[in-house]
Amino acid sequence: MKRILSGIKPSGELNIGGYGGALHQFVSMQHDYECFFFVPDLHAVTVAQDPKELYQRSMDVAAYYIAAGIDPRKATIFIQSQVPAHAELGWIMETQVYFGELRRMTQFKEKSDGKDSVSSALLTYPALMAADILLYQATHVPVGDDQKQHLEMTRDLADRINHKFGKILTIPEPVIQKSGSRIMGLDDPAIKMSKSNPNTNSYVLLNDTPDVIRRKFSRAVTDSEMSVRYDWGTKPAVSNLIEIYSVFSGETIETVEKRFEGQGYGTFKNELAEIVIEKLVPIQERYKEIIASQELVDILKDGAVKAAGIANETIKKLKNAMGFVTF
Ligand code: AQP
Repeated sequence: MKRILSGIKPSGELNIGGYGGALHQFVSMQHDYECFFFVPDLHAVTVAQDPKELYQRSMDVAAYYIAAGIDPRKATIFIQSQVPAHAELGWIMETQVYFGELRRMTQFKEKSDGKDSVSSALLTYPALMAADILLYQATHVPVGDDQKQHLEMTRDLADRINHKFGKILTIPEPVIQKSGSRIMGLDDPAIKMSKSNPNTNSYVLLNDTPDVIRRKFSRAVTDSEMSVRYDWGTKPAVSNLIEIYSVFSGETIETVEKRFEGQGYGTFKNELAEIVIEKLVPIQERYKEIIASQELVDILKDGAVKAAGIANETIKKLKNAMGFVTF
């Protein structure tokens, strides 16, 4: 059976970028794959996190997985730090990856740029990400555009280890959806919509109220042309809004373009806001029920046990092959 592992870092409140590039995709994938959806809290701490917020956000991410439609009876949902094999295999991966490879990663360059001190874990992040995926022998990994490079490194590392120690690890394939794979900031279409952006108008949060959602879309940058046309080269801001409309409505880009042919940006933005609200309100209601229930704790406990069973098997095989004493 095809198997998937993916997750969303609890490094801030979830926004529609993570929804379009990840969560929305997870929900449909659970029908075609055996799924492991985790909360990568060990990745979140590669930059400083407030302990109380980290705890709350980790629970929030898990609650949003379920609220958005992931069925915990079908998919395994767990928190990364509750399965110690991630940290253990992460270390082993660090012994197999070269400093030069890590230093070349675009995300490291972007996140360390201009900073006096960054944690060494920010550099070795892709080694831990490789461990996450390889522990579960995932055959596929759904990734947004910006994670392609890390997944390529995961594939290289799996191949390197299999050559050195025998065929132990499955080499995963990326799954990149056409629409929503890169949602950009509402204030600047050159920058990805990110949880850690200090400008709150750059994103729509999954828990924004309808009024806030309307306000944020009405303020979203566009251009002076006044035509709802999809062309990233000349109309990035409008293309980004069309992309969001497509993700939330399920309509193709062409259908969205046709729908708003000859109409101004005001009408388009108003309808975009309503489409997003219509999708988010039921998710928000379900989220409130889940976060307040014991159900979530039980799901996460069960998920960690199931995940550890598989992860420990992989790590034991690899440690045996590498000469570690494993009795
Ligand atoms: N704006 C986005 N458009 C499309 N996909 C996105 N993803 C995140 N933002 C967008 C995808 O969601 C998955 C989980 O991402 P993540 O939250 O674990 O990491 P990230 O990409 O670093 O997200 P942020 O919001 O930018 O977090 P911070 O600001 O903390 O670094 C990934 O598959 C990602 O591609």
